Amino acid sequence: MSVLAAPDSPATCPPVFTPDGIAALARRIREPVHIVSGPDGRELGLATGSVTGVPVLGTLPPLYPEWLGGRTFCAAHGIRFPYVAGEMANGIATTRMVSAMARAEMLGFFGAGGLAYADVERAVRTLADELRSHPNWGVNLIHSPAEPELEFRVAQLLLRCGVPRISASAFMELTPAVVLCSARGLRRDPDGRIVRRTRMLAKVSRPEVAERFLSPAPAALLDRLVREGELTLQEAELAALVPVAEDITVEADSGGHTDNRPLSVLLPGIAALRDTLCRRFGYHHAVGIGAAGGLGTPAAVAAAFALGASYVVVGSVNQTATEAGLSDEAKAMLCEADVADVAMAPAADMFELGVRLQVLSRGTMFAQRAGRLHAAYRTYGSLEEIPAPVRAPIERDVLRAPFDEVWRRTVAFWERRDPAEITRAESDPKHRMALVFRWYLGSSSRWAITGETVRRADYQIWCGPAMGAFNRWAAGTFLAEPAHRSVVQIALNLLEGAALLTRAHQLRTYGVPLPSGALAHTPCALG
Ligand code: FMN
Repeated sequence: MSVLAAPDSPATCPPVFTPDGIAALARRIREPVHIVSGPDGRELGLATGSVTGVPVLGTLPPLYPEWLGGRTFCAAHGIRFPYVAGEMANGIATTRMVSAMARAEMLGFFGAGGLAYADVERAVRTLADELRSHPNWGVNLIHSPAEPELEFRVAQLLLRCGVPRISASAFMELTPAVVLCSARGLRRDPDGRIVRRTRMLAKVSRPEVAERFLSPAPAALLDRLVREGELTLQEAELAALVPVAEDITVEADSGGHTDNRPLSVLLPGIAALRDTLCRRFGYHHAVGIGAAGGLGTPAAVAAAFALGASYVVVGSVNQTATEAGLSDEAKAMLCEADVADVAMAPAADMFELGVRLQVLSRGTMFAQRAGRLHAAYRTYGSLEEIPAPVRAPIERDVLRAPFDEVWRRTVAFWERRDPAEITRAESDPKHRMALVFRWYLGSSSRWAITGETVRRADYQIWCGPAMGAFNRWAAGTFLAEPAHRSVVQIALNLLEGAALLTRAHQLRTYGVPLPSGALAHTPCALG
């Protein structure tokens, strides 16, 4: 116990013991605060500056939103805040969003998934041009099991354009593309330390996948890339000494593709695995663990950091940001969502495998309609086999066109994207059925992006429960106004709120009687 004030204390505030006084001082998180006991030695209060007359039990140092996560993560990425705007497919995470994040000293990833190569190339070149002097931006490299060549070409593009950060996602196994991105440019600095040109964050939701990214790349893949002239021998040798990814984003129940697992279950397990593997392989660099999924309120963000996250990743909520590439109508629908207004629905990219993703269910019938298509796909061998009583409502209510017409549109699409799909469908009726049904799934995302009002009830909008939680928090505040809701204001407010709640938690562990809700943060203009 000490009665001395901390030397760096700001203006003195005499000890306070009332709930209001404690709350007011506790909110000053950027200053040190003393926990003091009252004259009778029983009640606890707070004070700042030079304290006289009452014992100081302890002093909490200043607390900044910048410090909530891993300092090594921020240093490694040249950022101030341990906060990432996650990639959102089909360019919903726009170049504008990524630029805004980079300029605000955070990290953002362009949503390259689902886009044609030419669109990805255009976006990457725009970003490379705009953010030439920034190391803190990146692009998603998404696993495309049906289009491995596209995956590899995108990887080569990202490396060619010098994209400084790559977020690798949807990988169950490592592929040549992901290993190439991890290993290309590895070298030793003059002190002998291994340095990377490109830094990869791997998004995972299972420990076995995390293990692949936390281990050095498999020799067979490295050898192959060397033989093909994609890697030098030296790059391959160095790749055998470092993990494939130096940051692992653990994704819990999120919008889009998700295993719907709780963060509190996944993150500590994968963090422990990280520790084991770092010891086993003797890595010299720290590997960061990030948290994604379900982060839409300050409490969720504070909890993610308390679980040990070095950084947090936000997705669903950013779809309502001014910079998001989504129609105003779809954004308005998201703003109406509550926490339970989400559902699992078939995914377009892995429709045949029965993979599902999380979408908004309020105001759109997409989940039910796509579910009907998948049920028909599972039950019948071809479009022709579907009996009239099943076929008629699908054509009338879901596709709003006869199967033949949709097939014509499907052919037009695949002729541009990958004609081999049409050849396959012509000899495989079940595949033809899949392509016709996938036309609906692909179009429904596009309708939501462009704002095809007549198709409002079919909008496919990926969304997790974080959106509803955010809406409850933001209701009636500065962030409720669409024009105020920039991706940076969302981030700064979530972090500010998380810092306040972290202070509340610190004080609670001391036994300070902080009134409930005293450190709640009401969104406002920050920065
Ligand atoms: N993650 C990817 O790795 N690749 C994607 O293409 C991708 N697209 C997404 C599209 C939307 C509309 C949403 C909401 C999420 C998407 N995600 C994608 C996941 C986000 O990057 C992020 O990890 C996730 O949304 C975080 O969880 P939350 O939705 O609960 O905030």
